[in-house]
Amino acid sequence: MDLTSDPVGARRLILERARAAGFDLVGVTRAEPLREGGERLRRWQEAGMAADMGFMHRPVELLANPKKLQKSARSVVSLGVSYYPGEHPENDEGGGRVARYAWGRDYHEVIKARLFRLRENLEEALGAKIKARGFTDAVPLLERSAAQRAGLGFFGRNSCLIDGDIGSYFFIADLIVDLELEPDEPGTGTCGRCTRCMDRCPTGAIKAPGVVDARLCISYLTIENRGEIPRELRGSVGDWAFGCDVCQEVCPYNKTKATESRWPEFSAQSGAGPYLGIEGVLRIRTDGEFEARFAGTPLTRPGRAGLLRNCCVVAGNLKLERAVPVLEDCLSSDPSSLVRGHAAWALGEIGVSRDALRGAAEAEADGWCLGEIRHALVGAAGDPSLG
Ligand code: B12
Ligand code: SF4
Ligand code: SF4
Repeated sequence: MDLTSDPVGARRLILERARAAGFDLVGVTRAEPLREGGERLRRWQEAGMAADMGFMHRPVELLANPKKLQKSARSVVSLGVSYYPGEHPENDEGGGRVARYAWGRDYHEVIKARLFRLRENLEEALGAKIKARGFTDAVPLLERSAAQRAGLGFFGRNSCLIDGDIGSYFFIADLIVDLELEPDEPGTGTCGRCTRCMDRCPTGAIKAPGVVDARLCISYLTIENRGEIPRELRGSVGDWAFGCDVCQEVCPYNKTKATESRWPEFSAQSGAGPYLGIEGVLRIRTDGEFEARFAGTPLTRPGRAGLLRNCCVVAGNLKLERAVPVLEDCLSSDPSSLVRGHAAWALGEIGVSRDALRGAAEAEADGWCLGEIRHALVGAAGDPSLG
């Protein structure tokens, strides 16, 4: 059967096959510019809220137009897949908390493989070659805006796309196709009078409904940020070692609707799981060891120095005395000044290791790191001679 010139039949087929491929949500929108999303993006960029994420500084005309990704595009098929792996157990062991989306395998790879198979399956069913590009996350397109227009959900005040039936713990993926498909109605729903996410965000990053200032967001600070976690924000990071889920955890939609992902690749057992052992991570000294431990999971994103930086901050916040020997090792011999500086901060927070800090101050050549060591010494016991 030739459905390539039957927008209604082709849409029905795609919905059916996408669900059979394991996607929880499917919808279609025309490959037209995302005007409202683009306008919001422009204001967000102008306010500096994109921080130093180079990929988010690209022109609005590119990020808000699916045709820029594929000239012949006529429709965008938005797909949603729940990654919800369950709730964090209590952090009794003093671990580094990992956001739920990152407990399992790297979703980019997992979803890409399924999209590829879905596309093959569609071509077979349609009996024709189609031009289709599949993406998730690593794509210059406002995926939430496209998905909202394709009917996958509504924008929560935390800026996440929320589906009335499964909440917001889902990834968005896209299949951009050159087929004419009957579009869905945009997603609807409302937060009502709830403002929990805005009230509970640990760093006050949600500046207005749907507007997240990445410079303050723990997810940015612990994943995309390549530099220091600003000192004044470190305390608010709490025990988050990778990402943050607070604005989703408090959301009533997730409390009542979140159901565990059907994809085994997103389960805690298949990857890093809900917590990182702080000392184990702080012992990793080379990129090779780091890859061996985290390859194939989302945790490679901040790089070795970034993840160790985060674990230092968690150790300081939890006042993790058993991590003191390994923090001292980081301070004296980690090759990255980012790690040495955050290790100094953690030791200062725990209020120990004055000798190690003094020794490090004498040997340290990096100016920023030296500032951290001095601050730790002053913070630890108010030694003004070193401040
Ligand atoms: C950059 C980025 C980040 C940045 C900035 C986040 C942000 N809110 O802007 C950081 C690193 C902080 C981040 C964090 C997270 N991210 Co992120 N991120 C992205 C990325 C690459 C671009 C987002 C973007 O365009 N931001 C710019 C701002 C202006 O857009 P926006 O926040 O998405 O908001 C849009 C809509 O919500 C809409 N909107 C918002 N409110 C309202 C209200 C009205 C009335 C209207 C009309 C429109 C509207 O307008 C905006 C423009 O389209 C997307 C993937 C992609 N290519 O889209 C993933 C993406 C948004 N991230 C995702 C995830 C899972 C997360 C985290 C949950 C990870 C974690 N646990 O740590 C957190 C959530 C934090 C949060 N509250 O947003 C998912 C979200 C899925 C979903 N159900 O919403 C995405 C879609 C990736 C994917 N393919 O699955 N992320
Ligand atoms: S992810 Fe965390 S820090 Fe970022 S906006 Fe949500 S609650 Fe705030
Ligand atoms: S916590 Fe409340 S305000 Fe925030 S996204 Fe959920 S329903 Fe909306």
